[in-house]
Amino acid sequence: KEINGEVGRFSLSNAVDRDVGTNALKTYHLSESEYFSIEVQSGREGSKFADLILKKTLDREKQAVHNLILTAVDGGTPARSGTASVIVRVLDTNDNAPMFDKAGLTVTMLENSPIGSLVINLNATDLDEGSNSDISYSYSLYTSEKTQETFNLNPTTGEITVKGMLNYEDFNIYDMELKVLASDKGSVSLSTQCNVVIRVEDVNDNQPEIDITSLSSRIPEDAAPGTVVALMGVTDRDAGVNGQVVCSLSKRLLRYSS
Ligand SMILES: [Ca+2]
Ligand SMILES: [Ca+2]
Ligand SMILES: [Ca+2]
Ligand SMILES: [Ca+2]
Repeated sequence: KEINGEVGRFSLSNAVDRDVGTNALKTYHLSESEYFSIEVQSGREGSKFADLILKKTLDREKQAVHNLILTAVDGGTPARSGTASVIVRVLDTNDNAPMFDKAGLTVTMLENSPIGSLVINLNATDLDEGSNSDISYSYSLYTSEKTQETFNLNPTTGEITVKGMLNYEDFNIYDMELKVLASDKGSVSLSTQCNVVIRVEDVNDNQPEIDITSLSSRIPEDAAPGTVVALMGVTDRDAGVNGQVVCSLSKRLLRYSS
């Protein structure tokens, strides 16, 4: 006999009728279980009924099926008995939120990574079953619009890919923070958040720019050594060593003209 539904108290009499006659039934025994016990009730004309009683809260994630054996013993001498198998299947309720392996992650991406490049695959799991463990991914309200425009989040797979150009110089995006929610599809949805920091690394994609701020076009022949001839500034938009510049004069440019 299979019992589905929420267990509290169940009548087991029908389970046994086929196996053992109700006449002269003396009592019932249930196999050892930490979750279930039976209560034997007396009916009219000395008949006996057994109710299955839940002793302890069931947890499908711990044990989904309980196999019990009910034994009916008659009052004859010698006593004879019959057994019936009682299978209790525990229905799932959505009592587990999806879980990420880690609550926070930092990923490093090179600027100018091609559109579609994989950043990370967020893999959340849920211990429940069916729609209670069906996970969808979304950005939380705390993820900036700029970040959402730059990175694509696949709602089904949790895969984050590059959607917009990552430019270390233009937007000062050294760190972009994504707050991703994994929500199950239970009737009352449960969700968990994972923080992903994407660190954009500089690539040497800018050449130094020379900006000549003043230049004397004519220099008197008797100009003293050390006279300032031109004032210039050099800039490089990259960071660190990619932005350090060394100035030198090319010998080919130093030509005398008459
Ligand atoms: Ca769940
Ligand atoms: Ca569950
Ligand atoms: Ca750069
Ligand atoms: Ca550079």
